[in-house]
Amino acid sequence: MPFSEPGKTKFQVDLRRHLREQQIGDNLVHLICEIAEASKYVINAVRTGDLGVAGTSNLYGEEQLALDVLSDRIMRKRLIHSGVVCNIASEEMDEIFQAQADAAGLYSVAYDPLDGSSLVDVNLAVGTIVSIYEGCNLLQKGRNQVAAMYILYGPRVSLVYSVGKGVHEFTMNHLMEYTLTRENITMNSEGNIYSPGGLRNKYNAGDEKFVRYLEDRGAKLRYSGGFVPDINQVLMKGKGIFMYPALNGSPNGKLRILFELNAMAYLVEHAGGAATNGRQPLLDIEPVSLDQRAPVYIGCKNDVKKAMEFLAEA
Ligand code: AFP
Repeated sequence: MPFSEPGKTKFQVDLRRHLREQQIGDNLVHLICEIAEASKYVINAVRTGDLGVAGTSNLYGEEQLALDVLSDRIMRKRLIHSGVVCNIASEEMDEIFQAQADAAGLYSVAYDPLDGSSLVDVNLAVGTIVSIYEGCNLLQKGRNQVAAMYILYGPRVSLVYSVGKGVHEFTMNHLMEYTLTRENITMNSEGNIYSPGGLRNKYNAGDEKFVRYLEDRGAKLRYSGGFVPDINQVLMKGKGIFMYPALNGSPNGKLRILFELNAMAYLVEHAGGAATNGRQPLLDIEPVSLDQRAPVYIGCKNDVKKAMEFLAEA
């Protein structure tokens, strides 16, 4: 019997209680709750923090905003003090940070502390993306994740997580507590939303044909430029596809395997969807570097399959 369905919550199920119901071990419950706590400080930074530049750049050579650096510091400090983290990798850090040496009972975390941060100054939704692995190795297939989650800072603040036993959404209430709002989220086999990232004039023929197929089918374009809200829309409506393909000049697209794609691919697959790089499931890619990128087609199974067919034909 599910705890709750939207609008029919008999009682408020908080995040810690729901996690305990998953029987995943106290350390992982503690770690996910610590990340949820950190998000409350990130929210405050997003709402009131400095929107200027930090005067530094990340491992991609991208200029960091003060918010990027502040959000990263909030997340890293919380992870270090959790006492259950071995290694940490952040989109905003140049290399892996070792919190503790021994791996026994510990986890490693890869995260993007504030994805889409350049959207904050125009008041669009942004988010934190987190992947959690057992032990100390962070360069492993996304399929090995033991948990994935994101926090979406939009008109409402929501937290979506999976530990491989369904995908569940929590929404922050007036007391800044995360309470269950959707349980065991599942996606349709195909949908009517498409979220096409990147410059269309740099698309290859297969992607161009796929987008035209979607438009001819009457699909609605929904693209904010923020990976977290754009994925959240496809996931929560359960119908659609997000894509950021290989572009002329950028054969691996833009999005990062460790910090963005693995977590979203894990969540979407556990909600009955699919996520590929156009040729293979994203979760089966063995990353060889922290900054590795990949093209991405993620959402309803049949829509992702159709994209692959157009790519194969071209
Ligand atoms: P920033 O984190 O640099 O703002 O980039 C956001 C992002 O990585 C991801 O959130 C979006 O899906 C994607 O970039 C949007 O990229 P385009 O601006 O090229 O469409």
